[in-house]
Amino acid sequence: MGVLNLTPDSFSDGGRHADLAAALAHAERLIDAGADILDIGGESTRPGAAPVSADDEMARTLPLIAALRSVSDLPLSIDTMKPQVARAAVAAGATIWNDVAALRYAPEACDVAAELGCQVVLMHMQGEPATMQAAPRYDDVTAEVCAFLEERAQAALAAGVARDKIWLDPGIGFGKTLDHNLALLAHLDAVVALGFPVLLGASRKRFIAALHPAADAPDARAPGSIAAALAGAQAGVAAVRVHDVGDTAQALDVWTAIANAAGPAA
Ligand code: HH2
Repeated sequence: MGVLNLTPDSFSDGGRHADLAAALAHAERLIDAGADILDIGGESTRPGAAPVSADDEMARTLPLIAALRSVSDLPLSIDTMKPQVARAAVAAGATIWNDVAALRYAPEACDVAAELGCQVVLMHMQGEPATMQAAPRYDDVTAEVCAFLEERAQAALAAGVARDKIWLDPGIGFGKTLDHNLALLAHLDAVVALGFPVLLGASRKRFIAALHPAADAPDARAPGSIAAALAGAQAGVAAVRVHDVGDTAQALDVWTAIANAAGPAA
């Protein structure tokens, strides 16, 4: 899944694809580099980011979704917490609602997801984007993230979302310290064992710079991001949400070939 942020303030690519022509050109680069899905977002969720109105999110994202829909069949995902933005994006041609709030932002979110009939990504976040990194706390981060994801999947199912439309995401960097992120990356198999396809979003995140200070600039974090993507592949995640699509695709192709050459375990 290639990331395409249409925001002035995203932590890694903010402001770079502000007009439609630049965004389309970047989308085409991501597709050429091997993306199977594009994730389009109009609101940054980085710690302390300013909230954006639904109208602004739609003004940023809908023209690109419509333009891409007319030139490509690639699945498009809308990265939003707001049901009305998801509804408009699906009407414009998106088929996946990627929700970092796991259908908790508005009371009608679960019902809207069921009505839209699209795929929905339920992501774990402790707290709110504005304050989530202030003091994240868990007794057992993996168990608590799994319990949360299980509860949100049940809420979606109860509202009528079909089981085969639900994806789960542990929410790397969303209300988590370095140790929390590492524990989750080391135990992704527990998230996979919940029985839904898992999406992993570790690309260019701050924990990489904490482990390797020379990667202070987000666009210097591709190697660390790929290491995390491979940990995800090893654990059986279904997709990785990344900025550096070509480099990640190459790493995954080689990793997959090696895994296949090993054959089934004796
Ligand atoms: N991470 C970000 C945004 N959306 N969605 C899912 N499902 N999983 C993630 O890990 C995830 C996500 C944050 O990254 P980015 O879009 O690069 O930055 P920003 O929120 O500043 O736009």
